[in-house]
Amino acid sequence: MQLLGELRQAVLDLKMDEVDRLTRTAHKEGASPEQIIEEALIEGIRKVGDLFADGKYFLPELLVAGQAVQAAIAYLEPYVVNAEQTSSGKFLIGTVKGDIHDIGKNIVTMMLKCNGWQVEDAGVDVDSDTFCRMVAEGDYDIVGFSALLTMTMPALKETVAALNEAGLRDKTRVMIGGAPLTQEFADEIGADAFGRDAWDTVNKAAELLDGNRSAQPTGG
Ligand code: B12
Repeated sequence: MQLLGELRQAVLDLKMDEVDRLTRTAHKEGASPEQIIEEALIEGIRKVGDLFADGKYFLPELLVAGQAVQAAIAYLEPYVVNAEQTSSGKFLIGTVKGDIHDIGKNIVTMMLKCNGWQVEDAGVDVDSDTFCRMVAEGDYDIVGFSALLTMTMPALKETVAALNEAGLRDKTRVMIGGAPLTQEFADEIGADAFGRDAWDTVNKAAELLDGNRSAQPTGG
């Protein structure tokens, strides 16, 4: 759909009003919210990141693009179709200490909710003590950590280590996600799974939940 290309370009050109208008038009003309998010908004904002890396855009441009994309996602959220097959798992999600990126985390949250998960959002810049306390007090099947900066990848490792030290690691499964992360990094720090994007996360979370439940004794 040509409109999606135009929307991607509007994000890249930081035209907030155009992002809003084209998001509504693309949706009215039949593009699904998932398609608009994945093919236009995420692609557009990643290109903004590339221009930032090339020294052509600066922090204010990242902020404007982030706001435009967040507003578009907020508009689309009510239209994301709830899946028929729903899980009844509990998921705790947050962005690690030192990191305030939350657009990806919020998309993951939205998609998990649409697939029947109860999601608790711990927010951004969350330290390992807070995660440990929430895991200790809650009853989460999975805890998910987001990190977008190479600089905050060590915070992921520290948070998983803190869960171990607090004797909480067996209480929950751990997923990680964010642009600089990989499955290899997940293996290295002892996480159970890496979610490449929101859709991959929903699938892997369901697999982890199935594994959990089949491993638990039945009855009693
Ligand atoms: C928008 C943006 C910002 C906004 C964030 C607004 C917000 N509310 O989030 C603002 C302006 C605040 C910002 C600030 C900074 N940013 Co910034 N930012 C970006 C940008 C352009 C887009 C991020 C984004 O939303 N991507 C789209 C989402 C949908 O993708 P995603 O987050 O990867 O999420 C998907 C998956 O990763 C996965 N996922 C995400 N989280 C989780 C969690 C779990 C549990 C799971 C399973 C999966 C999962 O699913 C998501 C959906 O598909 C990126 C560029 C990029 N390529 O990502 C740079 C980028 C991440 N920023 C960068 C930098 C350097 C900074 C600053 C340090 C700049 C500065 N000089 O101050 C600060 C750091 C602030 C801080 N302490 O956190 C660099 C990081 C480089 C690096 N490798 O470390 C990038 C890559 C830009 C670049 N190319 O240089 N930024």
